[in-house]
Amino acid sequence: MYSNKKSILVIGALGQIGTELTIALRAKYGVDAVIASDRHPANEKTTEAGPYAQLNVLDKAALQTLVQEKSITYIYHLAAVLSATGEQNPLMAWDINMQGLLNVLEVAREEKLEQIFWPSSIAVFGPDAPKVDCPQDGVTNPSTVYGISKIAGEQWCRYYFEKYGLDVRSIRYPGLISYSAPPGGGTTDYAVAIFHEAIKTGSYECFLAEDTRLPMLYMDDAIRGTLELMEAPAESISIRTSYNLSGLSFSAAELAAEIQKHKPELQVTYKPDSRQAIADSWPQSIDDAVARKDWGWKPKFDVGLMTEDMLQNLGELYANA
Ligand code: VAH
Repeated sequence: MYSNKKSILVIGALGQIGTELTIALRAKYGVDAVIASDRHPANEKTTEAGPYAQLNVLDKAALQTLVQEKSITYIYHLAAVLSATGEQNPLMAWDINMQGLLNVLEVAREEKLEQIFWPSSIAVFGPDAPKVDCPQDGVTNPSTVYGISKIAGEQWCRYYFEKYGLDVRSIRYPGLISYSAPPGGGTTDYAVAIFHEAIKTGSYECFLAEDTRLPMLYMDDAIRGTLELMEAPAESISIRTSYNLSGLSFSAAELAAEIQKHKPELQVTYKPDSRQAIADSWPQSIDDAVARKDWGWKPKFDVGLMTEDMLQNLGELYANA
């Protein structure tokens, strides 16, 4: 459990997950308890929101100095290269995803940090894993460098727990849908882009086939689940690689139809590109029974509620832009 004095570092705080996790952590523990960091220089927006540090997670010495100077006791390490971008530059993706995590684990060990969070992904599963309700122990033969880096990272997390007692916890996020920050380089990002185009232009060309069904989760649920995992008693955590988590599973056509209930004028066409092969290698739905048993995970958003919330919030953002 969290000690009274918290000093939390979020690495990758300007990304899709990091943006919302930073807001949620500050709301829960206080703005000054959470230092946001990313590879980009500080700007007016980041500085106004709270403490910010420019950090390249590949620079272990800089990370260690920041941890020491700010007396960091918790790290949420979210910086990563996602699936589609990773396939464009495999060795860069491996280096950032793997060395970045190892730097965090080593600094956490040396500085005796209290807890670490690191996101894995359902991308650890490959074509030979069960397509429907893929279980926690489904076979993991990923087809992408992103998935390879995530399954290797899971093993490193378990190693640091078993060998050094480091309390590192992880979730295999499905595709995440959110409105606060644009996703970058993911295969599931069509499910975010379609909302923006439904509001901006009324037409969207989807880079996946209409019957492509993938496991998804609304960001509100993902953030709540992450905080619940991190506050669960250590004795209830039976998985020290990474927990399967899911909330939704829908095809591109099903999502389009749900949006068209609110935006009937939306025109969607389908033109699969290289990301289709990545999507086809993943399960269509995930069994997260172990997370539900161990720490009471339960999603709140179905496709209908998610669609309403996305259109409402994105509509406001565009109206006030
Ligand atoms: C991606 N959004 O598309 C990420 C996610 C399951 C997919 O890990 O790469």
